[in-house]
Amino acid sequence: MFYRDDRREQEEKMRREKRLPPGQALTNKFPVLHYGPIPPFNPATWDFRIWGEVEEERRWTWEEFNQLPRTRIVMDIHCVTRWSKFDTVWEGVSVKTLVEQGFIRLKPTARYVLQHAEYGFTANLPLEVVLQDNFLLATHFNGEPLTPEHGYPLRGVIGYIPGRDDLVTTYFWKGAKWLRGLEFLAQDRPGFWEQAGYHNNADVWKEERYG
Ligand SMILES: Nc1nc2c(c(=O)[nH]1)N[C@H]1C(S)=C(S)[C@@H](COP(=O)(O)O)O[C@H]1N2
Ligand SMILES: [Mo]
Repeated sequence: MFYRDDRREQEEKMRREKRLPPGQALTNKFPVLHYGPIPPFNPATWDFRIWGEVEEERRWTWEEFNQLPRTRIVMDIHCVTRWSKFDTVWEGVSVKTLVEQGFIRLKPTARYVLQHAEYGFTANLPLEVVLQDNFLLATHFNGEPLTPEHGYPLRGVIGYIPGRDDLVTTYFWKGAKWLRGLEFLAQDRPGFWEQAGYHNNADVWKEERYG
């Protein structure tokens, strides 16, 4: 047997393909990062709410949420703690699709979105980023339901779709695990990590880590 450092080889390949953002390293693991405990999930009481700068507020039960149109995306995810994970597969609900198909009716004043998760955790993004093809309300990772530590039953996710340099790609903290709702806002409001000093824009290619 010849010894091969697969990780380093894969990382070099990603660097050559211009898929490794500055200051990042490839991992084949899936680290778990969050503040506070993992919340329990009760499908009988769980709901997902849409409010703020919308024509009508929405509330979907877990059963109703699972009937919304579904989307699958493959993307590279980049954590501010410097790990990157490539070709990750996510399935769930696209906010863009919900808006296009009239499930969410935005007011013209809507310009920002605050993801609200269990225990008051929040993450903010501009509306135009939330409506991109690389932002998803995800229920599944690599073909399986999310695990509890990665946000089961629902989380926001954002990453880099290879070749889609027209889209803004942010660090992974801009996806809230254990997501319970979206608040549409006329003015930006910093989320949990943004209040703690993380960069508001968080563009991985510009290395916008801390504010
Ligand atoms: N609800 C909640 N979501 C969260 C966080 C958190 O503390 N609470 N941390 C964020 C951070 S800092 C990161 S890097 C990613 C990590 O996701 P992972 O544990 O699936 O790797 O989740 C993000 N979503
Ligand atoms: Mo993070």
